[in-house]
Amino acid sequence: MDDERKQALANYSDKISKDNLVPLWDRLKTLVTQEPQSPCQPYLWQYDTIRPVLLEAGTLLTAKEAERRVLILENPGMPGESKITTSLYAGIQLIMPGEIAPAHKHSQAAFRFIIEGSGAYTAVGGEKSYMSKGDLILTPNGRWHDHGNEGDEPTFWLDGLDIPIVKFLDASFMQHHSDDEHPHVKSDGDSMARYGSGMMPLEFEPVSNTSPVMKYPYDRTRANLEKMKEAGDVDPCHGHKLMYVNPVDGKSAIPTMGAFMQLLPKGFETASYRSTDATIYSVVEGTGRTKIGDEIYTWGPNDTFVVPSWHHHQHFADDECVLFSYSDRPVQQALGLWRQDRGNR
Ligand code: GTQ
Repeated sequence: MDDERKQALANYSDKISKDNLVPLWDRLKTLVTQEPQSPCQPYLWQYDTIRPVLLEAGTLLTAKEAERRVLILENPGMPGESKITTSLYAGIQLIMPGEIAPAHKHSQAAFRFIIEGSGAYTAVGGEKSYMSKGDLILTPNGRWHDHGNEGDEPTFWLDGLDIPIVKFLDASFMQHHSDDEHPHVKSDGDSMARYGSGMMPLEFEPVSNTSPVMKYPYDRTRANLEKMKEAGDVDPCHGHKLMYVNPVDGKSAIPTMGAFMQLLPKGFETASYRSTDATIYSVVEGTGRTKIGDEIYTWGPNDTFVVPSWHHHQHFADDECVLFSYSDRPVQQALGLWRQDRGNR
C-alpha cells in the first residue's frame, strides 16, 4: 500500500473515531487469533512465601474485620485484575482459632481446597463441613456461607472462585447476613450421606446444577487414586486422574469450574499435553517439576502454580505425587470450545 492511501486510511480512522466507530481491518488479527493468545503467564507461588505473610496479616486484622482474610494469587501477566487466569480467581485464606468469617452470599461460586490445619469449617446453608488437608468443600452460588475455626491451629485453604466469569457477564450480586453465622442446623457429612455414596433420597429434586454434596473428603479421594494405581492403567498424559462430579448428573461438581485430583507414580513423567483450559494446580503430596513451554517450575507440598491455555506442559514426579487442579473446562465444554492436544497419545 502506498503512503498516500495509508494516510487516507489513517485520516479516515481518526474521523470516524469521534462517533465510536473502529475499522475492523485494523483489529481482526488481534481479535480472531489463529491460536489462544493469553496475557496469562505461567507462574509458581511457594507456600513458604505465602504462609508467613498471611500469618502476619492475622496479627494486623481479624477475620471479621477483613470479612475474608485472603491473599489473592494474582497472575503477573494481569496486574491489578485479581485473576490467576483470564477466567478464574485464586486466593489463600487464613482463619485463626476462635475466629468467624461472617455469613454472606453471592453470585460467585467457590470451592475451598484445604492446605493446612484442622478444626475449622465452612458452613453452607447451615451444614458445617469440617476441614482436613486435601478436602474439597463447595460453596454453590447464591448460598449463605460462613467460616469458623473451633480448633487450636491456624487453618489455611485455597479459594477457587469464578469471580472473573461473573464479572465478565456483569451478573454479580452479594448480600450480608444479619447475623455473623447462618443457623447451623445440619451436621458435618449430612449431604455426603444423602447424595454422595451412590444412593439418593427418594423424591429428591435438585435445586441447582451444582452438586448437592458439600464436602469431598481427601481420605476417600486418596483411597480411590490408590486403587487406580494398584490396577495400573496409567494415562500417559495424566497419570491417574479423577474429576469431582455432581452425582445427580455426572457433570462437574460446580458448573463454572472443573476440579480434578491426580496421582503421579514415583518417577513418572507425563507425556507432553496441552488444552484450552488454563489450569491452576495445588500440590498435595510429593515433590516434582513441571515444564511449561521451555521453563521448569520446581514444586513441593502446598505450592500453587498455573499453566496458561494451550501451553505444552509435562509433569515430572520425583516422589509419588498428588496434584489437585481446577480450570474453566466445564464452561468451555458447555459452549463447544474446549480442545486438547494429547500429542496423539
Ligand atoms: O470465602 O466467601 O477468596 O467471597 C473471595 C471472595 C473468598 C469467601 C474469597 C469470597 C470468599
